[in-house]
Amino acid sequence: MIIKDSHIPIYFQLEMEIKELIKDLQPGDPISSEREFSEKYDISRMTVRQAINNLVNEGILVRKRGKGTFVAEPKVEQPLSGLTSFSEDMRSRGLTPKTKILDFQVIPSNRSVAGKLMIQEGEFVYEVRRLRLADDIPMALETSYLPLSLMKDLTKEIVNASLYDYIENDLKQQISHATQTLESSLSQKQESMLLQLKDGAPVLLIERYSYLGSGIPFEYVKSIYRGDRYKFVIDMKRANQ
Ligand code: 16G
Repeated sequence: MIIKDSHIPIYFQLEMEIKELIKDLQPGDPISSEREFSEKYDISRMTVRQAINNLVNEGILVRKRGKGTFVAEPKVEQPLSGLTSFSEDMRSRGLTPKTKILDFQVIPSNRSVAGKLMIQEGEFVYEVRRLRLADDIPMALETSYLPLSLMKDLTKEIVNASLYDYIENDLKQQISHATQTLESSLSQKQESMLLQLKDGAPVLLIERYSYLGSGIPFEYVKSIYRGDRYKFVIDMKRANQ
């Protein structure tokens, strides 16, 4: 129901109304058109458009050109407590992980990468750019720097499958901990193309430094995750508990 003389903006009331309506729908189901909403609630189409835009930006609805507006797939929820790999994350949700390698080369580290991996500037590192997909939907774009000295026989085939699996099961090394930062950002041209987003769509920029049991950093990764497909979940404990 929409109350016109309420202090709550009408577009916001409509957002709430649509969120309720789509509880009974499935991902991919169409919602009513702007005109239908505008007639049903006797409100302007501009107000309807504003509400729908907000829900599209939140990743709750998707617009398909020439087809209409549909209920979006639910976001992938990723807990930030465990140190997991992309492959593990996707499998644990019943999705099939896939990788497209965009770049795989050995380069001398520059000062910034060397500092992050605690190696000498100029020491060789693999630079691996991967597009990560789940059930064929692009989810993230990752650029990893990995010291050559720690994994001399790394190949494209290995990073096409799972890096963490290789480290633990082939190199028999223990992956111990990581530090990760998350920031919001807007997708740039090439990222948008690869992630199938509009230019300037919201994305999450994630940097991860991961360490072996011996305390040696084995990767520095910069990733861009689709803001409309991801939701990070953090469990918190009050200090005195
Ligand atoms: C995740 C990690 C990335 C790691 C990758 C290994 C984040 C932000 N990044 O994508 O650092 O290299 O998993 O996945 O979570 P893999 O074992 O499937 O190659």
